[in-house]
Amino acid sequence: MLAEVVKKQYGKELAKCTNEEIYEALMIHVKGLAEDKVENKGKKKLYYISAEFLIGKLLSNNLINLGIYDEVKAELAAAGKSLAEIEEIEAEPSLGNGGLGRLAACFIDSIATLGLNGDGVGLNYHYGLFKQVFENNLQNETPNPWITKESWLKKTDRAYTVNFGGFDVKSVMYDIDVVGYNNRTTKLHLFDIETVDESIVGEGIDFDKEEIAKNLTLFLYPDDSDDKGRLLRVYQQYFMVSNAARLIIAEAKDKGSNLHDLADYAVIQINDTHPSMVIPELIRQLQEEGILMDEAISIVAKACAYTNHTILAEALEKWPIYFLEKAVPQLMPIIRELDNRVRATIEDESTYIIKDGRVHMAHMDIHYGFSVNGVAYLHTEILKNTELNNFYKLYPEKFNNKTNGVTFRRWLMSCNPELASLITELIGDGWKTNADELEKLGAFVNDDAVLDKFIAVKHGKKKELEAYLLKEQGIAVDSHSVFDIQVKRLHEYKRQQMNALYVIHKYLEIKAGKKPGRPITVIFGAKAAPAYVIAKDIIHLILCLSEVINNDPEVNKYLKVVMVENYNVTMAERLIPACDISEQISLASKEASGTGNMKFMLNGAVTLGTEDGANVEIAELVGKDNIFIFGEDSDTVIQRYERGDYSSRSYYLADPELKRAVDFIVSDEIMAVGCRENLERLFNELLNKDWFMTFPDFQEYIKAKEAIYSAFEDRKRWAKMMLVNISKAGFFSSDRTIDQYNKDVWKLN
Ligand code: 26Q
Repeated sequence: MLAEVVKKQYGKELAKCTNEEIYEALMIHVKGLAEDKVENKGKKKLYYISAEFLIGKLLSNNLINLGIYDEVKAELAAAGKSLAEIEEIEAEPSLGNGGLGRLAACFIDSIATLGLNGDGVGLNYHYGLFKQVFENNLQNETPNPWITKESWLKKTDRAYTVNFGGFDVKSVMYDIDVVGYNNRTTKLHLFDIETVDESIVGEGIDFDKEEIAKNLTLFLYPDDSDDKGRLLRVYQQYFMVSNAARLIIAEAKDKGSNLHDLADYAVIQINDTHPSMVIPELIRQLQEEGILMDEAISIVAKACAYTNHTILAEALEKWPIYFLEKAVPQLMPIIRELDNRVRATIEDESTYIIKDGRVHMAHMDIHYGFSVNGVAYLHTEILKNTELNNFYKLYPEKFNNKTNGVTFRRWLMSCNPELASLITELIGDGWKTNADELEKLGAFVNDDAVLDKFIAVKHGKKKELEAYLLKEQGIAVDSHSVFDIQVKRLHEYKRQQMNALYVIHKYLEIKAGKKPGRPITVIFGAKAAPAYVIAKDIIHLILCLSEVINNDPEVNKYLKVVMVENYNVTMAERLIPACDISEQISLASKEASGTGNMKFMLNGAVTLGTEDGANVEIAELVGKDNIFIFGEDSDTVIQRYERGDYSSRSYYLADPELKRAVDFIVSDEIMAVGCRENLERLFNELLNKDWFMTFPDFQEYIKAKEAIYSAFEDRKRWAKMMLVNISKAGFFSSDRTIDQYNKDVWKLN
C-alpha cells in the first residue's frame, strides 16, 4: 500500500525514500483515510471546549486506530525501514501542559471511538508550552515550535471577526481529524489568527505581551506573573470562546435550529474555568440573533456543563473587573446582569459572581450551567462537602462525579505493544473495545509461566528505556535495578520535594553503610511554570542531587537519580511501560484525580501513593495487598488546614532523620554544584512553611518505600501484583468515562 503511495508522490521505491519523505507521505495518506471515515451527524452535538489538548504525536496512534499499524510496520520493515525511526521525525504538538490537557485528548479519542457526535474546540498555539532545557542544574525555557509545513492541521474556510475593546482580530479555524479505534472520526477545531508574528519572540520565551494581534496564539499560559501576562490570558480565553460560540450557532442553524431550541442541538462541556466566558458570550451572540436576555440566559443554562479539576484556591480564576472592561467590555453588562439575578434570588453572598471587584468564573459556571462534576470520587465528595458546599446546598442535583480515564489505544496498544500482545494472547482482543475484559487476566494470577511472561515484557521495556537514557541523556541506568518513577507537572502539592528528601535519606544511609540489596533508580520528569519560583527550586535540587549522587562512586552502584529533560507525552510513552513503582504522593485532598496513576497501573506498575484523587479508587479495585498506601488521609489534612496550626519546624526538630535530610539541601556537597540562593530559599520554605505538609508524612513515606522495595524482591508476589493491577485497570478506560458523561450529562442521540 505504502509502496504505491510513495511511488505516486515521489516517483521512487519505498527503499529509496528518506525517513522524512516516508513520514510526510504517510501523514498525507493517513489524513486522507481519516477524511473518508464517517462522522456522526446526529442532531445534538457536544462541544468540548478546552484551553489545552495535549494530543501527543499522531502517526502511530492514527495507524492503530485505522487498523493498519501492523501492515504499515511490516511493509516498512520489508523495505529496510523502521517505523520507530520514522515516528521520531514527527514533532509533538505543544498544545497542552498537564493532566487537564491530556484528559481532553483522551476524551476526544474516546468520543471518536464510541462514535459520538462531539468535537473539541481550542486554540492553535504556535509555540505552545515552552520547551524545557537544563543548564547549570536549572530549568530554562525556550520556544517549542511544532507546526511544520506539512502537518496534521487542515485549514478550513471558517473565519470570524472577534471584537476586543478597541480593536478586532480575524480568526481562522484549523481542524485536526481525530480517528477513533476502528470506527469513526471526530474533529479537533483549533482557532488561530493570521497575524501571529513569531519574530516578536526574543530571549528565551520573552515577547511583547501587549501586541495582542501578533501574540494572541503564540504561547499557552504565557507567564502570568504580571498584569500584562494575565490580561493576555483573558484575550486568549475570549478569543477561544467567541469563536466557539459562533461555530456552535452556525452549525446549529445549518441543521435547522431556530436558536430558541439551541439546547437540543448543542451541549458545551467547559473544561475547568478557562472557557467560562462562553456563557456570557453565547448569551451576547444569541441577543445579536434577536433573542431576548431572559430567554438567552435560559437557553445557555440548559446547554452548559462545567468540570472542576482542582480545589487549589490559586487555580480558581477570579478576573479583576477592570481586565474584562478593558479586553472584552461587551461582556461586562451581561456578567453584571447574571450576578444581579443571583443576588436577587440567593442569600448566600459567598456564591455571588462579582465580589471584591473580581469575577468568579467558577461561580458563573455553577449558577448558569446544568451540571457540575469533579474528576474522581474523593474529589467530588470534597467539592460537595467542603470547597463548593455552599453551591451544593443550592443545587444538589447539578453535582455529579465522573472519574477520569485514559485511552488504552495510546497508553497500552501504542506505547506497549509487547504487553498488549501478551494480554491478547491470554484473553483474546475483546479488551480493546471492552476494557472490562481485562478482568479475565485474573485467571492467571497463580500461573507461574504466565507471571514470568509479564516480568519478561516489563524487563524488555526497561531495557529499551535504559538504552534510550544512555543515548539521549548520557545517563547509564541498570535495567535490573528497580525503576521508581514520578512524572507529572511540578507542583508543591504533588510533593516531588518529599521524594527528593527520600532520595537524600537513602543516599545518606548508603553512605553510612546500609546498602540496598538491589540498586534503585529514581526517575523524575516535570516542567515548572516559568514564574513558579519554588517549583523551579525543587527542580534545581533534584538536578543537583542527580549530579552529586550519580558521580559518587560509593553510592552510584546502589542509587541513581535521573531527571529527564522536557517531559512530555512522547517521553511518558517511554517511561510508563518501563516503570516498576508509580509515585502518586500528593498531599491527600489536593490531587483532583491524577491520570498518570491510571496509565502506570495499566502498564503493570505498582502504586506507591497517598489516599488522594483516583488512588482511592485504584486501591479499592486492586485491594490493599496490591498497592502501597501511606500518609495522612484527606479528613486529617483538611482539619489541619482548618485549625491552621501546622508547624513544619516542630517536625524538623523532633525527627533527626528528617532534619538530616532537610539540612542536606544546604550542605557543602549540594552547594558545590548548586546555587546558594535557590537552595536556601527551598530550605527556608520547608522549614518555615511546608504548606503541603511533607514533614508529617515523611516517616511513613520512608516505611512505605522500604516495604515496596522489599516486595519487589519477591518476584512472584510482584508479578502477581502487576497482573492484578493490569486486570483491574478496565474501569479507568476513558471509554467508560465518556459513556458516563454521555448518559448522565450530554445525552447525545
Ligand atoms: C489558572 C489560573 C491562571 C493561570 C493558570 C491556571 C491554570 C492552568 C492550568 C489552572 C489549572 C491548570 C491545569 C490543571 C490541571 O491540569 N488539573 C489536573 O486535571 C487532571 C484531569 O482532570 C487531574 O487528573 C489532575 O488531578 C489535575 O491536577
